[in-house]
Amino acid sequence: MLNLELYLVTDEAACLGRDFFWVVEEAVKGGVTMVQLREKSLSTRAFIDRAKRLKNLLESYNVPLIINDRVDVALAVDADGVHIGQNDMPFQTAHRLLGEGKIIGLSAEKQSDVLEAEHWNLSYLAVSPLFATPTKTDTEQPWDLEGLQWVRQQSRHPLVVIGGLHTGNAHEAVLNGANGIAVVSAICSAPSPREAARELKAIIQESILWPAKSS
Ligand code: TZP
Ligand code: MG
Repeated sequence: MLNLELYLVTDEAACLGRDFFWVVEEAVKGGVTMVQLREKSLSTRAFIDRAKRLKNLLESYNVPLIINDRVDVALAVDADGVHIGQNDMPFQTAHRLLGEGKIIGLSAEKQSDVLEAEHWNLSYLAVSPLFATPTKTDTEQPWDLEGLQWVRQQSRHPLVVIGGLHTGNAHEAVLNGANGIAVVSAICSAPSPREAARELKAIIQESILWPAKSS
């Protein structure tokens, strides 16, 4: 069963000069349940090399590796799945190429994306961005909590939220319909990625188990 609770999306620049693999391993030790390798400027070869190394690391913790955008890279390293956006390979094509048993997540940036996604057997839908974030500025309007509630009502898919999530708002995201939260800077840029992950995980798990009590 896919555990979406705390989903780390990588960004080397956000690691503030610290070793990329150290940051990811610390985050995993703190409780991250999935990792997405998101590389926007690496060559295909460097992307594959990094994905292979990350896969070896994550396998020893039983944490799935998801590749952002690139179905070819996911196939090359036999990753656990892909995360695609509205401008990437269409869901049906990605599904056909990857075959059964792979994770496919899709970003929904607007209402029509959510409605269209009802036709597909996604592993999860990412509500993106939930809040405005300096980490990614070329986004549509943030959904905000009202938008998230709307998505929760419309969609049969598990939901992760991404964009501006941190310890101060993770609880309300879960309360408004998120099954998990995806973060870049709240973990990659934290003084201790392990401690940051541990705190976020505790908040999410409490919010899922006891929504009213922990508010
Ligand atoms: N997609 C939508 S927002 C975002 C991505 C990759 C960046 C999220 O970064 P942060 O630092 O967790 O706000
Ligand atoms: Mg994309």
